[in-house]
Amino acid sequence: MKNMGDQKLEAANAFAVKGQIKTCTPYGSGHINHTFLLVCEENGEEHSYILQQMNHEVFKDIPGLMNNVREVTAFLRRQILENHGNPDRETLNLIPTKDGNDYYKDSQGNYWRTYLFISDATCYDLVEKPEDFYQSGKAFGRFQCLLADFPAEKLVETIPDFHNTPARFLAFQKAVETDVMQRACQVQEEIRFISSREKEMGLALRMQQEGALPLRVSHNDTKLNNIMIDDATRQALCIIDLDTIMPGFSIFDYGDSIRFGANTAQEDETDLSKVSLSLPLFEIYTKGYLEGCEGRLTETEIKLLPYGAKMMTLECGMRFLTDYLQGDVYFHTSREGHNLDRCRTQLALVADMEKKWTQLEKIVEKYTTYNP
Ligand code: ADP
Ligand code: GN1
Ligand code: MG
Repeated sequence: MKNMGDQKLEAANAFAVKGQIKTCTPYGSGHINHTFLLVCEENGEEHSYILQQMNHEVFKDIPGLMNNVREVTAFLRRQILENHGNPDRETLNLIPTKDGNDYYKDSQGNYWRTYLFISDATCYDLVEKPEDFYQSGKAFGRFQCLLADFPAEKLVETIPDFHNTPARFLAFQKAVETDVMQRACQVQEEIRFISSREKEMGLALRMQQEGALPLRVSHNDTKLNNIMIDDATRQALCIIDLDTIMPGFSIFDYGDSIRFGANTAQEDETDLSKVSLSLPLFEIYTKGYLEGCEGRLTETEIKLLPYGAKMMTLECGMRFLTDYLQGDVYFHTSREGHNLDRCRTQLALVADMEKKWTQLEKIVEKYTTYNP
């Protein structure tokens, strides 16, 4: 991932964009890829694109990943057209390279792709209006339904064991033992918090092995800033960040949205007194998600929704702490201790969920029956 400044222009020039490149500037707040807004001009008209350097240290099989993105976006495009929607705005659209490929490998060995830029729509890092969160729940629920008919065998597992929480715990324990940065002594309380919840981590996998929890094609990274909300209609417009679509659990898609969107603070807030689980936001997302799923979730899946939320939050906290212990090699950071701050918000949120557990179960129960 070196010399990105030079490489991004080499990459931008490789794609079949319209007109001359005007600007190419860093964009968005994703933790994994390097994203740029690419603006081109042709006959006085501007054309905008998203140019992304994919993180090939995280995603080891870029051709497989791009195959997933191509298949899923083509599938969604057909569904959107059938519903008389606008496929240029309601799903991601890959721009091919000048020689007809989906991605470009630059002279330094980095991988790039380009999407049509979706204008007049916003990815939020914090819920501004509860209605937006309801919309995003409905959209992720519907997405889950649409993908129920997607041929799962076409998908490559882009990160093996992505939401295998027990495997994440083993990696965490190893990072604590190895302690390459000698940081473990400062985070004993966080280590204890995570370790004392080890027993809860294997439930979903165990239930799946027993046939009680279905494996579904899922998004696996359903945080609020991976959905675009239309500025004009304030409706959820497009689900983005399709890099982790692969077989997974519905409860984890739901749970990751709650983890990020129902938190009253940002993921990297340093003032932990601002962190809590908003019950109104939890409720409105649950309503939207279950409506969007149109009755397709099993009773067990619905019952496990609060567990999904807690597990995604605990797992994410554990992943941030693992990365902190390993020297911040996975998630992009922009300040000292950034991953530790993120870990602390997640653990504070888990603690608050535990306090509100009975209320969470009651809310889910309230929306269990699907009434179209
Ligand atoms: P990461 O995996 O790093 O999170 P994303 O694919 O989520 O990367 O992209 C990062 C950000 O770029 C998004 O949060 C969003 O703001 C913006 N973005 C991505 N794709 C588009 C698009 N097609 N149109 C407009 N903005 C986009
Ligand atoms: C990463 O790519 P992005 O920023 O949408 C991560 C998720 C984490 C999230 C925490 C491929 O998501 O798993 O939950 O950060 N994606 C990957 O904010 O590891
Ligand atoms: Mg993202």
